[in-house]
Amino acid sequence: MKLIALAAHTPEAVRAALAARGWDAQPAWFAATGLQSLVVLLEGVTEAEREALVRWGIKAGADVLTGDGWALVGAAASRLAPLARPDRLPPGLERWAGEVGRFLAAYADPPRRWELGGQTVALDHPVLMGIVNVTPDSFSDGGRFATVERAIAQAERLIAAGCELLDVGGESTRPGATPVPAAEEIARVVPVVAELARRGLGPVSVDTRKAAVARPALAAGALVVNDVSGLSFDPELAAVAAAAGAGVIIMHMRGTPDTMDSLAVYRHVAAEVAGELAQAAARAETAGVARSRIVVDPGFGFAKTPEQNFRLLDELATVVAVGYPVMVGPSRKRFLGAATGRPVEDRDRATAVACALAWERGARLFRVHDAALAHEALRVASATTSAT
Ligand code: PMM
Repeated sequence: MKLIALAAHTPEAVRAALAARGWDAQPAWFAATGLQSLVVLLEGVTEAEREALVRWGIKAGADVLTGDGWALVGAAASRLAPLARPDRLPPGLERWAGEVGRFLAAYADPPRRWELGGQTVALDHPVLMGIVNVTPDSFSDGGRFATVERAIAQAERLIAAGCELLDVGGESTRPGATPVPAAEEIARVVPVVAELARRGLGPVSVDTRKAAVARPALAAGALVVNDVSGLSFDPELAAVAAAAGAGVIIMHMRGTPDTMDSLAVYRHVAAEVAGELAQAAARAETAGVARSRIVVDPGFGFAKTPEQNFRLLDELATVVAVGYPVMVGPSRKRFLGAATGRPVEDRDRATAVACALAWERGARLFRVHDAALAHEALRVASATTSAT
């Protein structure tokens, strides 16, 4: 007799156990994902729905914890599936079928590519986006690449170190940074974007909150708009990105760089960030941005305390479950300094660790200042988690 405890944090161990016992790859994967234990928190549950869930849980062998207006359901994915099927739905839970169905579909079939302009970025491996800041006051590399030549040289270094995308930004978004007029931002960003595009370096993303900046940057060859305000700063930005067929990175923050620190108030940071990102992505789709062009980013350091950033990193799977590819940008940020005691210029090791943890929880894109260490860490992380 022998009992072997399988690793349960992903379906991999079950898949491998079945494959080793002669199962074909596809049924083994299907069975393993069905057996995977999932936990969902339902908010806005009525009294009648709570009772229906408890009754269903007893029959289905699911754990149900409930309180005023909420229910927490833990079960294997295959047991949750009937909640999404109108023909097998327990009475009284009809309202939830759509939500559960969307969640299970994203769990079973996460996005595998990101479309930008006419190009496609495969997400079957970690994708690094190198930062090319053309700001005189960015918190970590301010002023160093403030000319086109220096920006190009930095871009070449980033690509040589493993970056597949380049993010060009002309406005610092650190807490309390002075806003930059659109004309100044354009003068900083557009010549760099144009030169990168001319040399075939990229795809290039433009890090801006403003339609007036995105328009000329996209015309100059950028294929992505990276908006730290999650399309909330400029109501025209989503339509500009949609018209260009650009990729869009929707980052989570609250308020503006001036006010965000006072808005870092959450009851459950990962759940709230995921909910606010889902709303922002839905607004982008309503404005015409195709779902396949959207990436979401939890916005480490934006309207979050160090403790909240770490909680969010640990619970990143909640953001991944929203159903869009996830980018993270922990690079050199203050919360990494809080954990390591290292100054901003010595946080690339901490950044690499944060990236590896984020990959393991489902992030696929990584915005970094220095690619070498993150690239190496992500190689190890992805070799550990990728299916055979
Ligand atoms: N962080 C900064 C700027 N832009 N964009 C995304 N998508 N995610 C981030 O975390 C992010 C960002 C601030 O860092 P920087 O001043 O070093 O660029």
